[in-house]
This record gives sequence, structure tokens and C-alpha cells, in this order.
Amino acid sequence: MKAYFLSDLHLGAPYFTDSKEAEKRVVSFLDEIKDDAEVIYLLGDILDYWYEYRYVVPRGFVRFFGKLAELADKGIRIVWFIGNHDIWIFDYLPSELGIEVVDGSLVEEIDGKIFFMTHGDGIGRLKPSFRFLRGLFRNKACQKAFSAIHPRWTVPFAYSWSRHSRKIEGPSEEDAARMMDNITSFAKDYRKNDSRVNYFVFGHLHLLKEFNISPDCEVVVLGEWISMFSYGVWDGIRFELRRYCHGC
Ligand SMILES: [Mn+2]
Repeated sequence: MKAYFLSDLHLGAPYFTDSKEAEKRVVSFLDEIKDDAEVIYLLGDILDYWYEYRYVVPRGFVRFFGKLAELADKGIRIVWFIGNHDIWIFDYLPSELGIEVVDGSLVEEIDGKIFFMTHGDGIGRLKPSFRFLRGLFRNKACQKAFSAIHPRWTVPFAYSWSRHSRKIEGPSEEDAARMMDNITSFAKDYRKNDSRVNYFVFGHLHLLKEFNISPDCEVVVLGEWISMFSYGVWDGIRFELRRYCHGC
């Protein structure tokens, strides 16, 4: 039985030329892994925008949600980490799909190795503007005020925001280097207090990376599902990064 790790699907993002195709690709991936997956970790930014109101939820993602529910019903554990795009998951997705939602990080032993997992947007030195927005988006009073505005205005606003804030090509070279520094020094510092961790797994960077910070500890960055379709798999012996080829 295996553990799978994927992040940054950004389903519903306005920059997909074919949103249905993007959704079908991940659904077909989930279908292919359902017989040997024991646990699936979704490391954030799974949906490009999502806001759960108390009585209604946004449209879309029916095939994807259906597949997650099917796998959860089969007994596969599904853990969804909140990213900086899918912050506003409250009680609907966990109860409807039967998944666990994690806001922050999780340290778990999987088949004898210790994994530290988080989306990665809150790690290290943040740009002041990003830190401000991150606080605003997570503020309960702001969430309440936002949810009182009719979605007719907030949903198009969120999608136009997304179109501007994340380019399809991923972060600039400078941003990528800064974020890589952030997670590398975070992992090294973390290991000083807890040297048991064997794998630090991050999403968010839209880069596909795997490197050692000590002989028994690796940092893994999972890539994305906009053009890489990458994921990690741990079978109890090896951790591997792979790329999914739909229809191959
Ligand atoms: Mn992100």
C-alpha cells in the first residue's frame, strides 16, 4: 500500500484553456491509484478559488469531488491541506467528502519514516504585502464580512485576482530562489529541534525538486498540475517523484 502526495492542481483557474480536461486528468489519476493507495495527501491550492457559505457552496468540481468521495468511502484516507487559494474550506467539504482538512502542517510516521507536510505559503520570511493579505484572508471578522457580499461580485473578483496573481509559468526566478531558501532554512532549523524528520514535503512553489539536507533527510517540492502533473509516491521503501501522463 502506498502514500501519494500532490499539490497545486488549481482546479477552476481562469488560465486553463480546458478546465474540464484538467479536472478529468486528475480524476483519472485518482482512479488509477485507488487500488494501491492507503492515504492521499493533497498539499494545498487544490482549487483555485473556493468559498463555503453556510447554506450554499460554489458550483463546479463535481467529478473531482465525486472521485474523492468514492475513494474516501472505499476507506482511503484523504488529507487536504489548506493552501493560499483554497483557504475557505469550512465544514462542508470535510463532512460531505469524508476527508480530513489540515490548516498548517502535519508530522506523521508513514511506514517507518517521518514526514513533515505543509502547503508552504506560511514558511519563512514572507513579503510584507503577502503577510498582510494572508492575515486578512484568515481573519474571522473579515471572512464574515466577505461572506455577506453577494457571490455575484466576489466570485468574479476572486477569479480576476487569481488571473493576475499567479502566472501560468509559475513564480519568477527571483521569487523561486527566495522561496527555495525559505523552505531549505526552515527544514534545517526544524531538524535542529526534531531530528526524526526524514521528508519535508511542500507544495506552493510550482517547482519540482528533491534534495537532501542530510543523509537521512530530504526536502521535496511537489510541482503542480498546470503543466507538470507531478506527484510523490512513498511505498515504504522509496520516495519517488513522478509525472502523470493522462491516457498513456
Ligand atoms: Mn500556493
